[in-house]
Amino acid sequence: MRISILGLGLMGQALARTLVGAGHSVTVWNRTEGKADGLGATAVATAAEAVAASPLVIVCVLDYAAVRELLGSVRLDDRVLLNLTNGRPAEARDMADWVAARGGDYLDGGIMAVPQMIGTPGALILYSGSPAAFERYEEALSALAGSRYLGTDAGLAPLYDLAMLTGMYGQIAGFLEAAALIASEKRPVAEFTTELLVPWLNAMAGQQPRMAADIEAGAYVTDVSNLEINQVGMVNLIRAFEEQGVKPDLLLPMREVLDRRVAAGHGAQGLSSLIEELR
Ligand code: FVH
Repeated sequence: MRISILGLGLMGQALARTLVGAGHSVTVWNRTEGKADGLGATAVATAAEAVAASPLVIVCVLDYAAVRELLGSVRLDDRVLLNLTNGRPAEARDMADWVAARGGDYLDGGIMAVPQMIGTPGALILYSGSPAAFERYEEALSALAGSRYLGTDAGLAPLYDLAMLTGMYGQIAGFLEAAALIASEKRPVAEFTTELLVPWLNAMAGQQPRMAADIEAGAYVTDVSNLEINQVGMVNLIRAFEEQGVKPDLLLPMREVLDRRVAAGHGAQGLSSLIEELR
């Protein structure tokens, strides 16, 4: 299959290399020359030439503004533009209209992987936008990563991408605070992380589908610690941080939300009810 790639940063290069390895005929363009060396792809001098070369055009650059800038007034008739650039739902919806106005079909994608993972079993790409385009290219794209098509609304892939990154940042915030607490007594952080924290987090992650079901049902009755118990626990936690000389900066926003929910009279509910304070 003929596939073009616009943008040869770390991710664009990984995409190109993997698609070449899977036997596709790959044409590439990058703003700065010299990044196509050793990829086994055909390098062209302009974005317009790359668009002309293939019915599937993948773009993966810094941001959506760069996508518009590099495409300029290039027509996209009979082309599918798959945008794997990181962005926001609103940007993806605008981009779908922008591409349609140029005659093209639009797919947005969220890459849940680092460049080194592309083409390996752990990688996942979220897709949304034109269902016909996804169906046509699903098999070719499976060389890059596992695929999950989320729906016709182009904004869904970035929405889910950002939600997954949000989960990741929350986990990293918890890890950093926990590590700082352990380090405050000069205890080995690596051993704590591997032997205790990671197994504990994995076990606790098993609770999240049940919390998600509570959220969907709007039913927050709990048979584990309610918000009042957690509020007392949080006071204890923050005090311990202060006594250990560690800043609980990444925990404090959670305490604020917890306090707000209890003050609103919902102390008997479970932790999943905190979502009501975020809506
Ligand atoms: N790398 C990662 O781990 C993450 C994984 C999840 C998805 N992201 C997103 O992928 C997009 C590209 O990321 P990248 O890692 O390839 O980024 P860089 O290596 O910094 O390369 C940036 C490319 O963008 C080109 N570029 C920037 N501005 C423009 C512009 N105005 N016109 C045309 N091209 C532009 C840049 O070109 P050059 O500097 O080499 O000329 C690179 O090709 C990104 O959205 C991540 O969030 C990656």
